[in-house]
Formats: sequence, C-alpha cells, structure tokens
Amino acid sequence: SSNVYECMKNETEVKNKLLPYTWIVVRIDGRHFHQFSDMHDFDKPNDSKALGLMNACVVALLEKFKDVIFAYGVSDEYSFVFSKTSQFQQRQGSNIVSMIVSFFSSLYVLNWDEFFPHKELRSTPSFDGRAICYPSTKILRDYLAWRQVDCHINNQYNTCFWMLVKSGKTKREAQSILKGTQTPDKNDLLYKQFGIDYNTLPAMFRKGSFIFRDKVEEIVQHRENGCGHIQKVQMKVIIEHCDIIGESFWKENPHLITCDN
Ligand code: DGT
Ligand code: MG
Ligand code: MG
Ligand code: MG
Repeated sequence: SSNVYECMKNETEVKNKLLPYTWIVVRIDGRHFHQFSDMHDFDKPNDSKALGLMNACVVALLEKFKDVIFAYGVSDEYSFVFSKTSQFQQRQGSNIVSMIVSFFSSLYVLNWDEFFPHKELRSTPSFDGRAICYPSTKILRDYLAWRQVDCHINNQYNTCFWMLVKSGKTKREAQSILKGTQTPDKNDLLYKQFGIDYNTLPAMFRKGSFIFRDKVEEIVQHRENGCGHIQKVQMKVIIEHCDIIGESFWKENPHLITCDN
C-alpha cells in the first residue's frame, strides 16, 4: 500500500541525512590512480598537467554547484566543503556524493584533451567519494590541516624517492635509504646529493591546491563610446597554493568560514 511506500521512503531519507548544522566535507579519490598514472605516463612524482586537469575540473564543479564553498586537493584527491547550513539535496549523503563523483568523473574525461592533446585517454577514470560531517570550525580546520600535512609528507618522500631512482638507485635501495628519515634529513639529502632546495619546488606540489570564490575587480571598456571605463566586481573561482594550516590565509579570506556559513 502507499503507506508502506511512505514508510520505506522516510526511513531511507532519515538514515541518509547528514547531521544538521555541521560542515559537510565530500572527499573524492581517484580509483587505482597508481595504475592510471603509469598507463598515461604521468611525470613522477608530480605531473603538472595531470594536477592542472584535476584543478580545472574542480573550477568547473564550483561554477556548477554553488553550495560548495571551497575545495582543497592534492594528488588524485579533492575535498569539497559545504556550509553548515547548506540544504543541498536536503543533505542526503548518498545523493550529494553520487552527484559530485559522477559530475567530476565526466569533467575529467571532458577536459582530458585540453591538458593532454597528444595523449589518448586509455582507460575510464573513476572516483570514490564519501561524506563526512564536522560539527565545529576548529575540527574542519584540523581536517584541512591534516590533508595539507599529508601532502607535505608524501611529496617530500616522493621527491626524494624519485630523485634517488632517477639517479640510478633501485626502488628497494631508495626505500631503504629513506627508511626512518625525518623532514630535515630529507631536505639535506635533496640539497647535498641533488642540489635541490625543497622550498623552491613548485608550490602546487608542496602545498596542494585551494580553490574558492573571491571578489575580482575588472576594468571594462565603456560599450558606447569606447572610452572611459566601468569597474565591475565579480565573484570568480580562483586557485591558490597557499598554507592553509596557519591563521593568515583565513584572516585574509574571512568570507570562507563565517559563523553564518
Ligand atoms: P585507490 O585510491 O585505493 O583506488 O588506489 P590509488 O592507486 O589511486 O592510490 P592512492 O589514491 O593512495 O594514491 C594515488 C596514486 O596516484 C599514487 O600511486 C600516485 C598516483 N599519482 C597521483 N598524482 C600523480 C602525479 O602527478 N604523477 C604520478 N606519476 N602519479 C600520480
Ligand atoms: Mg583510495
Ligand atoms: Mg586513489
Ligand atoms: Mg589518493
């Protein structure tokens, strides 16, 4: 009967509903990207074009889904942050996650040629996704810091590892050289053996990418007479590779995390 139907529907919706008044983070991650990166011969450890493709997809996603306030990503993963008060998809977790991963996967395929005009897409990229709720701004900031620390640790390790391998060490040898080393040891190794100052490597590799909307002032020519100009203030999606662990970025961009978000 229709009553049974209503019960089933309500129960499913209640179970799926993300806790009200909490930040929603949807994290996606490329499936089997170890294989995918090898198959497409991505530069190791970082491929600027592959990262650029990820970022372009995120920009398009922010343009489509206004409920996503900002996103942070590295490697084959991205975290999308929705406001505490967002009513996107009535906060149904499975709806939100499935929309984000399917849209993102399509964008990845759609934008492939722009970043790899001479490389054929040889398999079907797909992404897993999960939604997590964070009840306070502090915990959301901790989450983002955790992802950026992870970016740093992995990137530093991978940079050393691939420099050693490219210089003739086997993967096993490189692994054992790096075993138990700390951050200063790795910086030393890069500098002494390869003349690389880790801090001068591209910020996108070291810090990941933070993508958000910001006010951009544009000076446009006056239409009628061609002279004079009008100033337009627009919201634009922009990409930065900045430190999101400390206070300064958040102080400079107070609109990203506010009490009434
Ligand atoms: P998963 O997520 O469990 O399906 O497995 P994977 O293989 O996607 O592993 P994950 O997500 O832990 O690690 C990301 C992999 O993607 C890692 O093996 C390195 C690769 N990858 C990501 N970005 C780049 C890049 O820019 N260049 C290269 N060469 N590889 C990359
Ligand atoms: Mg994974
Ligand atoms: Mg992956
Ligand atoms: Mg990953």
